Amino acid sequence: MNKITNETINKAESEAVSGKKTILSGIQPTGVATLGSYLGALRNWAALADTYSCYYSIVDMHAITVRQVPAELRRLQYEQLAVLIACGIDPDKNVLFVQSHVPAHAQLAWVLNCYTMFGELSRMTQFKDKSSKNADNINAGLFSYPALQAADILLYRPDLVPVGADQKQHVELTRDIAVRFNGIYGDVFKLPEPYIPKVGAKIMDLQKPTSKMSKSEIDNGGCVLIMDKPEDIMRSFKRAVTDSETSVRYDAKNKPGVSNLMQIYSVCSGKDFGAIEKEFEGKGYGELKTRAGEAVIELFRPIREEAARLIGDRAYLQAVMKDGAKKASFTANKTLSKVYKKIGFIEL
Ligand code: ATP
Ligand code: LTN
Repeated sequence: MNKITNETINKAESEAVSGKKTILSGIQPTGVATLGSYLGALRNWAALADTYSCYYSIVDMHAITVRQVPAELRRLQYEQLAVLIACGIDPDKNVLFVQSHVPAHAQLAWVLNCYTMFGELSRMTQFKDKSSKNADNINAGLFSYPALQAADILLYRPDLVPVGADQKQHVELTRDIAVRFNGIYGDVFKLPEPYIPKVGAKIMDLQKPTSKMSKSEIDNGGCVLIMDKPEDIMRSFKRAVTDSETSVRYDAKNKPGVSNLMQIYSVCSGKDFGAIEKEFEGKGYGELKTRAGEAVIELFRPIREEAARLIGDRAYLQAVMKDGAKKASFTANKTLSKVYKKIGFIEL
């Protein structure tokens, strides 16, 4: 009879039994969902559950590497969970959980800290960025953040880690840590691949259409949020920067503002650029701004309403968190226990 090892069980679980490969991603609770992140990421994530076993963690432990107001952090976690569910990330088909509810993250992070080099962490661009923005609070957690992220990932043995391009370096470091650990103790961790979706829709800032729409630029009025009120969305579109011509024509290089509005309208309405150019023949930019604004309002209306309804249902959100923590812990604890054994900790 074949000997069934932990490894075969893990493998069977993540691939054969479910017939699916595994995906894991972490989302900062402080990250507000923008039109850009919705079209570039969240919308696609909802569809992944049919093909993959998906784990999504709201990473509260990462959030405290910069100072947070406790009540606000709590509120944002409920809001983030509600928005993810309202975007179609169904808690019955995906494992949705809060990082601190699964202690294995902190436990494995400590171990991995001891297998991560000072020099490696010093080279992380997010650390350099964030420490220059928070010069009065360059704490050890901010520095060792990537070891915690490596723990988040390696605990679930994912095949793919969907992230924005800025996170590629952290996934590569995760692989380096895993290779180092496996080199000493055998085949403990599975090496994950970053999964950077071809952002068919790279949505640009409405005020600065040459830069990506980003939550860091929220104050300039060029960034639209899923939870924004319809009148605020319309105001942002009406003020969108265009150019001094009058014709609605796609030319991302010379007409970035108009092309971005066309892109947004196209993704929301399903019409291609040719059809849009025809639709607006002889009409001004004002009309395009209004139509694009209306399309986004209609796209977000059901999501915003559902998220608002869910935010009002704390009991449901807590039940989702509890269920997610239970499912995530089951997988995470198996990996942790294997690691503890390998490094010589005593199991009681
Ligand atoms: P920051 O302003 O701090 O860089 P962000 O607004 O880019 O943050 P992230 O949390 O880094 O937000 O992004 C979440 C996900 O959404 C990532 O996978 C990222 O690639 C995607 N995304 C963010 N902004 C856009 C955009 N404008 N167009 C397409 N995809 C985007
Ligand atoms: N560092 C990421 C968030 C994050 C993450 C993860 C992403 C924490 N843990 C695990 C993917 C996998 C960020 O700042 N966006």
